[in-house]
Amino acid sequence: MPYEMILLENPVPGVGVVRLNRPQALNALNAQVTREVFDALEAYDRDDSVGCMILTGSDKAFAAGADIKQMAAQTVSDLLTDDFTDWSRMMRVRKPIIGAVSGFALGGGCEVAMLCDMLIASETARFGQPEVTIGVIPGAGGTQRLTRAVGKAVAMEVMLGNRQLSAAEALSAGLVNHVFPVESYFDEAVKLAAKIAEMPRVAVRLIKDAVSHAEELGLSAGLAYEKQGFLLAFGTEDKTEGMTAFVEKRKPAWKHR
Ligand code: CO8
Repeated sequence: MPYEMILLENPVPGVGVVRLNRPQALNALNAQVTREVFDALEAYDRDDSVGCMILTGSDKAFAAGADIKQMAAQTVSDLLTDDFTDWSRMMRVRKPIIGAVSGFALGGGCEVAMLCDMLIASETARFGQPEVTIGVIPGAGGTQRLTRAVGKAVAMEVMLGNRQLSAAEALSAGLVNHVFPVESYFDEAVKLAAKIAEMPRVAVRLIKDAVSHAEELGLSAGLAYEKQGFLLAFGTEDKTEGMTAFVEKRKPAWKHR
């Protein structure tokens, strides 16, 4: 099925881009948008030519939230029986995802951004969780991930007081990796993605998996989990190649195996 709500781009080898493309609704996330986004990310995850992905929107809006017009007509039963509310699909993507965020990242838009592994923001990015203003609460991780990222007091104000965090605030709070002018944030995201795509992919996958578990596990369990990944990495051809190349003072030729 061709996609209608997203665009796919390959700006440089190894990098797959999913671009939200619903400008008339500021990229509001309805059932079709989320299905297409998750389908496309999973397809890149299976594609050997892709080593790192970027999820982005337009300069004006990453995504202005879940589609309020769709949700206005939905009942509890609808939400319990359709697949719109299952955004955990994105957590199962194994290759790294960089969010390139400009303009509005509100509600579900902020939550999708926080489901990415790293965030590059433009100076115009605005992060917020305004659900309280329409009588509901965040439903795709906002109360948990924003709190972990920026701390309880700031998260409470964002969610209870409808405060939007500027790009500079998001940077100082640790929510985003870097902030760039709107003219260059996407190119900077591509540069970072290209650098990651050149790394040995089994190790990249093991690192993403272990770091992702840091949010779930206590320190001892997390260290034990990391050790398993470290031992697995020692079984890869790229471990042999990487260490041999270092000793021989040459660039490694990764096999991604
Ligand atoms: N849903 C549907 N349509 C939207 C949304 C949205 N979230 N945001 C904007 N649009 C539409 C507008 O209705 C408008 O369409 P139209 O021209 O047909 O009226 C078009 O986009 C342009 O929007 P505006 O004219 O409002 O543009 P402005 O620049 O004046 O304002 C804002 C931009 C401030 C972003 C404003 O549009 C706004 O406040 N939007 C809603 C933001 C919001 O409340 N987001 C949170 C939604 S709730 C949510 O995300 C819950 C997530 C739960 C996920 C659960 C899954 C498990």
